[in-house]
Amino acid sequence: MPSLLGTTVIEHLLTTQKAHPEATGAFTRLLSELIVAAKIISREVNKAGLVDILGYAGRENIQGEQVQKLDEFAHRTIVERMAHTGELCAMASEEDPDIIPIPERFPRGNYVLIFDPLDGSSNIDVNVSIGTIFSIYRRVTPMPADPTLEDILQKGSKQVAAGYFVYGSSSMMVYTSGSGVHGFTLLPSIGEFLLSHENIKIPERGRTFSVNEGNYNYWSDEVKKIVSYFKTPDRETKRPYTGRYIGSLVADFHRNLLHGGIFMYPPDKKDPKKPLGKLRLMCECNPLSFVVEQAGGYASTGFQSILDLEPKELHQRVPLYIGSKEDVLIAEQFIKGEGES
Ligand code: AHM
Ligand code: MG
Repeated sequence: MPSLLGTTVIEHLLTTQKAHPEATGAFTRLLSELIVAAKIISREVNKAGLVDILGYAGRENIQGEQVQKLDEFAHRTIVERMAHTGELCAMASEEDPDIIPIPERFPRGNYVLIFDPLDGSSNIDVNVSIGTIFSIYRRVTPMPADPTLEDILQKGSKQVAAGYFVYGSSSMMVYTSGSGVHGFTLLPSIGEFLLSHENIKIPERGRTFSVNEGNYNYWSDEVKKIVSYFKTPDRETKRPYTGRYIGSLVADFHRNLLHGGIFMYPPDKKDPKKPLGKLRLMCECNPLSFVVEQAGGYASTGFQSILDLEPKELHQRVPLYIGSKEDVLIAEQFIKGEGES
């Protein structure tokens, strides 16, 4: 019976882990520390408009994008809090070009954490929701050797857990550890994320498409056909769909997860340095793909499931079509040249 006092993430996790007596508690420890980091980030995001933490830190990250102060703060908060848990052997972040080893003064564990500390941060100064995305894997190299890139560059299907925090009109945590997707809302007065969305299921088919149409003239004909399909009136399939694009991946994804729909970041010819679109496989696409598949949806590169993609580089970018299963399958058909309007 649900407690009148609300269910915290850890209580919920412990209940679901009863079915796994072999669980060591390592994952619970990791998640509780990550939650503390997210609460600290949430607090800073909420006051960002008030203090001088706003604005650019004045340097570019390894992908040539301006880094904002809050990105750095979120990155540092997660690295510092997670390093001493004793459960990780390495981390990787969107804000660091290399694998981040656990300092020798801390014990090392069997897991790796990959994260985007503050996704959508170009939206901070206009009060749009932003988020932290995370992904947890088991290490593959044997202990006690130093971890290597092999531990980080694992297929999405190997994820042990993944999820995100969204800092919006309220802050939420959504995660999966392979037994469904669960959402928790931060109750600021007590500082806890409490269960608010148990066992989230994404509708088989949505009514919303989300894509940056400003890139239209840089798209392939196949991508143009997908968008035109979703805009074409058809009573049976309830088209046209509604267009919704915040430009903040976690926020766009979260809306579509709850209400159904498809989010796309296709390849475009706008920037020759980013021929495969903008989003990163390891810290953005894989974790959200694990979440969406656990909720009954699907995520594709246009040709194959994101979760089956063999990663080549830490900061590799991939095209992303993610959301309601039927909508993503339709997009895939167009990309493969088999779609019908
Ligand atoms: P970021 O990680 O530097 O914040 O960039 C990723 C963000 C996503 O949140 C969002 O989906 C995308 O960039 C929007 O890109 P665009 O402005 O090209 O539509
Ligand atoms: Mg990002």
